[in-house]
Amino acid sequence: MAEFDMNSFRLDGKVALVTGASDGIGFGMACALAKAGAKIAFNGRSQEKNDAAVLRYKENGVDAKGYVCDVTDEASVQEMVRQINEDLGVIDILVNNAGIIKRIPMIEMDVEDFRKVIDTDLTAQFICAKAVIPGMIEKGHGKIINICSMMSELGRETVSAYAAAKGGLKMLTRNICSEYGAANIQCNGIGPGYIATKQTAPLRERQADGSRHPFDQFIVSKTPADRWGEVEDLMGPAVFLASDASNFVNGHILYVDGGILAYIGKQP
Ligand code: NAP
Ligand code: GCO
Repeated sequence: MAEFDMNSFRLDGKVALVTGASDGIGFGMACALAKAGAKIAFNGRSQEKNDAAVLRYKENGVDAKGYVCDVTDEASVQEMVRQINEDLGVIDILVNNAGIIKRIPMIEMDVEDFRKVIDTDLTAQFICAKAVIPGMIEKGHGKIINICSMMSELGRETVSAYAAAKGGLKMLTRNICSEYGAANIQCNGIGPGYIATKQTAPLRERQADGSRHPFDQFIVSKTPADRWGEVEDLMGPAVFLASDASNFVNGHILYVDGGILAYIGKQP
């Protein structure tokens, strides 16, 4: 039997685009890909936030290149991908991370808000994948990682649009795998559990009396690991799915949730 090569986890010489990575989960995953050897491109919607992020990357020993681009705008994404191919080389790894949430009870939600979430959390992932796949086919390999959610599997009050988008993203992941697996492109998802970032900050806010937010207590009680996830928890999974170590893993959603999906919940 051939010996296992630990270097199959390395990403030396690979070019990675991580969308929405000026902060949060994207920033953490991009740092991890860089530590494994990849050249990093990231985007966000504001030049100011990108500039601040480039400095934070530097502080973390990462030389990342930022692009101003709204992932819902196909022409802008096509132009960004063309520019990255020119600046850093043809993209090997796409992490579709950019996303938004709107927590509004469904019957109070304007259709424009619903569409905005679907546009950002589902259509944009199609736009970005469509922009990089031709280069990957030409290169003979590619890795696409879609950042899914607990809401790819579960619903809850107020997140109808987000759950619809993240459920759709799970199926887009399987479809990209089905359509381009033969071109040696692996498309997988990461489904983070509840991770402490600015997206979930309102769910962790202290109450006026200093006590913990009821949702904070609820989610920890639903998590066998007994804590919120941290950005760092997603680093290893991202490197694995971006690397040759996962070359026969395709169309899979890797839930990184401290066990939430395995657990029926505490008896009251
Ligand atoms: P975050 O801190 O709010 O980061 C989201 C990033 O997406 C921001 O940097 C934002 O950048 C960018 N973005 C939003 N819309 C964009 C657009 N149209 N074009 C370009 N960039 C855009 O949230 P996060 O918690 O790190 O979440 C990252 C991803 O993980 C999201 O897809 C989210 O749904 C998913 N997720 C999060 C959790 C969690 O518990 N936190 C759990 C499961 C899944 P700018 O504002 O600078 O443009
Ligand atoms: C919410 C949360 C979630 C998480 C995450 C879970 O309001 O329930 O924001 O949707 O952010 O996606 O995996």
